[in-house]
Amino acid sequence: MTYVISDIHGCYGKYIKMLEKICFSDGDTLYVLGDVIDRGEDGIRIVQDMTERKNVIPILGNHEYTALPVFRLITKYSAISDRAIGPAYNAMWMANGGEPTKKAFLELSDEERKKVLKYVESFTVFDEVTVGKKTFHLSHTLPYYDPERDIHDVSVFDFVWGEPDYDKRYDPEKIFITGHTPTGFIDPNCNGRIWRKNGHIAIDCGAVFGNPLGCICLETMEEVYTED
Ligand SMILES: [Mn+2]
Repeated sequence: MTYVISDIHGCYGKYIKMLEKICFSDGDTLYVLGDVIDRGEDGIRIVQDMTERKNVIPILGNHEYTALPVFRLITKYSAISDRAIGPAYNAMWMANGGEPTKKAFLELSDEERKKVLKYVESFTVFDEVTVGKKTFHLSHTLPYYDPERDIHDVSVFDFVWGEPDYDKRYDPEKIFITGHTPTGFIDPNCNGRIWRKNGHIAIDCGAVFGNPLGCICLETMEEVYTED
């Protein structure tokens, strides 16, 4: 089976609970649509777990995008001052919940840092997967709707920081699955649940804000949650 989750944000317990709930095995594939790290405590621990699983496919979120330059600096120089990161950059990352990630990364050995850095650098910006007759476009988020724009011709920045237009159908041939925006912000009636409309499935249920972690199975379109 093919599963998709997003925005784990350091919630290691929910991540493991989900893997158990879907009975995740070697024959399955799990796409993780970014924002594994930050806000919650155990983002680095989840990334380290993901590196050991060949059938987990990571996609880049804005939180990894923000952390990567700092991971590179720390890996290169073994330590880092807030001044070296740049005060504004560091303040922006910390305001976005970067503290536990930075702390955990600094506590890693040189070897572990290299491994995590190499893995996070490998995160793809978007992926497409065909299951049965349906083609799914998987990315952390999407740029604002523009009928003139080819969805494959957008910047990395748009795929990690974009604000999708949930009222628009982007491409009738495809189903778009994204995270990034907790579904309660798209529709308050959908808080803590997966949102589907206009050929778009939004799966960030806001796990780090006390909601369940949500997962969708692409073969069955069944939704699974860590809590009911
Ligand atoms: Mn995000």
